[in-house]
Amino acid sequence: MLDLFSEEAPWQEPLADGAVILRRRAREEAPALMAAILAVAQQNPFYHRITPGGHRMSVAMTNCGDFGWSSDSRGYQYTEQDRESGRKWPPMPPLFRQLALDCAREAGFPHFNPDACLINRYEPGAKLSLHQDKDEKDLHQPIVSVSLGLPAVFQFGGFARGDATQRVLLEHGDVVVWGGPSRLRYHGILPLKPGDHPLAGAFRYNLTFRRAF
Ligand code: MD3
Ligand code: FE
Repeated sequence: MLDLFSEEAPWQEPLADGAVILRRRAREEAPALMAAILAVAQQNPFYHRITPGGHRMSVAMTNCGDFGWSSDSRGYQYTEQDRESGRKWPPMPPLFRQLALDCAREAGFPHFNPDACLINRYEPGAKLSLHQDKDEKDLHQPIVSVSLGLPAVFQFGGFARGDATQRVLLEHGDVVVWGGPSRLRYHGILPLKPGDHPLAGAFRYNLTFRRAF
């Protein structure tokens, strides 16, 4: 039934309970976001983490904010310093924080207060296998994700690794907010197809805003 009094804007696509895509939401900000990503990477360069199992991740990562996500033989952890360089993470740019807060509020999470922003960089072939994000202390806070550059096929499943998955194309400027019961869904990114994006060149970037502690 067409609901004339729905509070959802037409560009908001509910994905699952607690999860919503804000299509193209970050398009206007994208050039400034890209510039800020490159500035962060000048201080703390992207590199490929090693999983606790000893595999080199195909996604390259850096972080900004009070805490950054890291992975090495000791496991997954949020740390105040980049373990590679020993340097603190650059502060979260005000533009990043504002966008994350605005999107979370639009999706129904007015109290979101991120202290970490993981920045993923995908090159052609790079992928992220199905996983859950559960290294954060307070799983009641959502995760806000912002996709920039080349498109990618996002996979999201259920609460067990073997559950059926759905596929969603995430494109430049798309924002997804994951909260409530969706916070612990399995998700991943299929291998990136090669391409050339006017702003991001041969890469896809993804920002994920989190409350780590
Ligand atoms: C669903 N990043 O960094 S963003 C990650 O595109 C991660 O780089 C992917 O998964 C990327 O951990 C996917 C969409 C996303 C992010 C966090 C989620 C979906 C999520 C947390 C819970 C459920
Ligand atoms: Fe994830």
